Amino acid sequence: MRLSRALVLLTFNEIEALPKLFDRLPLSAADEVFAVDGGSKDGTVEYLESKGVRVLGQPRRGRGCAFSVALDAAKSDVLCFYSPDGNEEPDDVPRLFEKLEADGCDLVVASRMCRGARNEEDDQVFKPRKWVNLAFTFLANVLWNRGPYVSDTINGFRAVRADSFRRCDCRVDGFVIEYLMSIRMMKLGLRVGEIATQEHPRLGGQSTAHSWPTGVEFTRRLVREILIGRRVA
Ligand SMILES: Nc1nc2c(ncn2[C@@H]2O[C@H](COP(=O)(O)OP(=O)(O)OP(=O)(O)O)[C@@H](O)[C@H]2O)c(=O)[nH]1
Ligand SMILES: [Mg+2]
Repeated sequence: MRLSRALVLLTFNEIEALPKLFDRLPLSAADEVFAVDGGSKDGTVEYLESKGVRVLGQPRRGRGCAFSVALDAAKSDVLCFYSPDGNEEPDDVPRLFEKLEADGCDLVVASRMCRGARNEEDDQVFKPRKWVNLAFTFLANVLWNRGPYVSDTINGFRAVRADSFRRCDCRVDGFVIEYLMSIRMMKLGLRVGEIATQEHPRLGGQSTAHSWPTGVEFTRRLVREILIGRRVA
């Protein structure tokens, strides 16, 4: 039987980018579509509602908190998280759902690092964000992965089975949510797949993922995950 699918849009002040790509979103690829918003003040919520998209608020700021809200609210078997700021290729949404189902994966990540993929920094000589991402990803693989190498443990563009995500027990509010989910999937020996994706530049608005605080949050979490060993909570 086909798994039911939820497309979850994650927004925080994305009114500049969102209207530029909304019509390209493959809404018909999902049985359920809703947004989780971090408290936008720029008309993002009103825009989504004018398009008929249900918008959920969150008790606290942060992407991790938004993931929890989505997991509690979704009625579907699989959730695909999509951030409408321009970075993510809308056509990859159905590919993520299809890969998860065809290969019986618990999680499928849209990888910016594997063969055939493109990272935002790939045309620069100096690629600090990519290199730091690759280092965190390498450590997760070496420490916990018993399956095929996962080339991008951090990208938020991903599809996950709701019950597998629940088993991971990821209770964090911030940007580290995706890395933690990937680590916990590895710890539990769940099946992680990838598709190659092309990362595009932002279409407007501003990133809130500042490098230093995010790096510190990742390092702390990595140390904590090492200290708790193979446990997930
Ligand atoms: N629901 C929700 N979404 C958020 C929150 N913070 C950020 N987002 C969204 O998450 C996505 C990724 O955040 P960005 O700030 O773009 O981070 P980034 O993609 O690493 O940075 P760029 O490469 O500059 O785009 C965007 O769609 C944001 O609107 C939040 O607290 N709640
Ligand atoms: Mg972004």
